[in-house]
Amino acid sequence: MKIRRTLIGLAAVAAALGTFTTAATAQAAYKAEYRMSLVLGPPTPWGQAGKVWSDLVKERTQGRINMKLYPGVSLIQGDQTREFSALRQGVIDMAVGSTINWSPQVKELNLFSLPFLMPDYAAIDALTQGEVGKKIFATLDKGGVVPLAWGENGYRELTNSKRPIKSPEDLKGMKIRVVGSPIFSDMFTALGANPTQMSWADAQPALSSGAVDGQENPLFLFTILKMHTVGQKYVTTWGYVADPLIFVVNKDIWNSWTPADQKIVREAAIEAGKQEIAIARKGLVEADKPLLKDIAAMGVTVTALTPAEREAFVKATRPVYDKWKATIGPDLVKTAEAAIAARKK
Ligand code: X2X
Repeated sequence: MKIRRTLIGLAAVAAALGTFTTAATAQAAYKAEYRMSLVLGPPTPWGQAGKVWSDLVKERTQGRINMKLYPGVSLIQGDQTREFSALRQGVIDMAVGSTINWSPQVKELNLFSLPFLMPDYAAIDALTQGEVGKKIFATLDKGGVVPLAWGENGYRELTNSKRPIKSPEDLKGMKIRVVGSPIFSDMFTALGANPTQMSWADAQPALSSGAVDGQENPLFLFTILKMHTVGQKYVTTWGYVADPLIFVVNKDIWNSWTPADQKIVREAAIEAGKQEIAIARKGLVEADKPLLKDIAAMGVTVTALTPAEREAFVKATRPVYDKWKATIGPDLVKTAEAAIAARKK
């Protein structure tokens, strides 16, 4: 009986010690691996963003923080519109994500999807690097994630298998794959097309089989995936929408790191974002736009719009702009419009 009591006593002491040890090392209780979600993997600029971020962090934390890339939003079975919720819930530890995919949960992110809001790269920078960027980060922070840096998916150009598109009439009845964010369905409906919402995972087979006629995405994706081989013979550079990428970390994960490690992760994200934006714009910012030449060399008809032709698309989508301005928040949209008007070109 006495021995038993002693044993119980020892067990209690051990348990207490155990608790103490756990508390003392709580901050050092890092996971062996962190799960980073992405839609596109390497070799796309988006995938490069994740890789550069992960490599820098691993090196600078001497391996304490090891972020593994999960492209294809594979942690949530390819359903990219659930990425933000999964991040908050901790199903995903961190992500480099498109504003489009998170906009169903964070309505302010639809700002970047307003048709023809951002006429050039300087306009994108005026938003992400200015007051608007700060406001969006504050919103994301309130929304339950820690935003760290901006990257870029890019200008989403229109491709299809049917004909050159120079006017909304050319789009009439065309089946266009759009992302699962309602503003895109609204825009293509306003243009007279027949939009079909689907994930990127479903879009690729749909293009191959001809279930859809066209899609819109940054042009690096056209060359990387060789979209001309799935019948996409026509490209129109209309520059209607560009989606930034945002580097974020789940709040609990962030809080489990030491301030020194948080600093490393944040600075690495900012660096990776800068590098990635340069990669995403490569071939499109040079005067002769070599990326467009590469695409034309694939036997693809590349159509650039005259200002008057472009204006017809702007006009046709204006009701969508006005409708979504109210949803996004008129003040935020006004701040964005003013920042763009004042941008340095
Ligand atoms: O699904 C798309 O079109 C993509 C890859 O561009 C996004 O994730 C927004």
